[in-house]
Amino acid sequence: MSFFGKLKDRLFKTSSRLDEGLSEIVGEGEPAPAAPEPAADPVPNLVTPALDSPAPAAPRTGFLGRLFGREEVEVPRRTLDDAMLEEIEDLLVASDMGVETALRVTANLAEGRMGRRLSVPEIKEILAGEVARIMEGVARPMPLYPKRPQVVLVVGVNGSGKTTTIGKLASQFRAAGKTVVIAAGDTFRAAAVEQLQVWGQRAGVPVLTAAQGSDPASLAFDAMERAGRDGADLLLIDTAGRLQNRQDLMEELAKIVRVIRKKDPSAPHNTLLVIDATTGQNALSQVEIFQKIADVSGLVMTKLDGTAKGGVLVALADRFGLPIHAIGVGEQIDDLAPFDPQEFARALTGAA
Ligand SMILES: Nc1nc2c(ncn2[C@@H]2O[C@H](COP(=O)(O)OP(=O)(O)OP(=O)(O)O)[C@@H](O)[C@H]2O)c(=O)[nH]1
Ligand SMILES: [Mg+2]
Repeated sequence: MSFFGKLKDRLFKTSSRLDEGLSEIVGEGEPAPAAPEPAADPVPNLVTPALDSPAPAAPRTGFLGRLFGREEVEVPRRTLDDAMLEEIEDLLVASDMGVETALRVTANLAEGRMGRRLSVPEIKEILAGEVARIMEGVARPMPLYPKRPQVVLVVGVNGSGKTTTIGKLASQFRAAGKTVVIAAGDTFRAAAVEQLQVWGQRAGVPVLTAAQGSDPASLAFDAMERAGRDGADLLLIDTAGRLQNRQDLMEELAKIVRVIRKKDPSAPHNTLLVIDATTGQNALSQVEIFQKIADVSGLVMTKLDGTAKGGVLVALADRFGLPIHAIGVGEQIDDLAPFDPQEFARALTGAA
């Protein structure tokens, strides 16, 4: 299955939330504005088709429909007013877009459309366009540099998907002909090294390790030396999960970065912040604090499969503008997709 197909299928939960919400907002729709009464004109009007005075909710038969004996199916519509805008805004907030971004998106939706009668498919189309516009600026693959080894430091809170993403990235870069080395910089958690070794085997990439409890900064330093000696193109450094409010752990991360820079002032060349898309609004504070400590250069959003919270990507893009290099859409090795803003926008809004 293509990545796009996968994403669309897997983002179903999110789109169904917006879907259902919009259907509720528009409801059964309102009857079309009353058609003008035919003038009391004794002369038959040959231009305007005679009005058959249809019941408001009944399907209307259009001119072409009559010509061909078919009926147009009338979709429910609601006139866009302040109340409806507010309901749409609440729905976007509920899908985790954040208040600021939801306000901006609804303001753009309103522009030139107040008083117009809109259907659910039309609203979805407009929202998809707005979301795509915000996301287009941030959809960028992880940049590759001629520098050898290119050092990629992977950071994030506990369980966000760092180790899995490193396995997936290693596999993709290797398939693209790069020589890759992984450093198991999570020396904190007992099973972390074995987990990374399994990923290394799957990806066919060597994994450099250190004893549990040893200093991750010195492992990173040694790994750079080793990767340099071996002429590796890429060195992917895993790190232990750390909550952004744990000052001691954030200081440890700052030290890892300092030590890496001692070895190569231009490194790390990429600092990827891996964010679990189901986290919701907490993602905003993750970006803010990791960016301060570790100079994050790009994001990988994981667990977009089956989340009802994909809207947080829009909030992140709108607030920080950091590139989104890839998205995780499952637990398997090939479940890492490039970020496609159009596809994402349509999947999120449920646009056809
Ligand atoms: N559904 C889904 N699960 C994912 C995705 N990425 C990672 N996971 C799962 O999330 C869980 C945590 O993944 P890890 O890669 O161990 O996360 P981590 O950030 O390394 O965790 P710590 O090292 O403990 O901080 C695992 O069960 C993964 O299989 C994804 O894109 N989709
Ligand atoms: Mg890990």
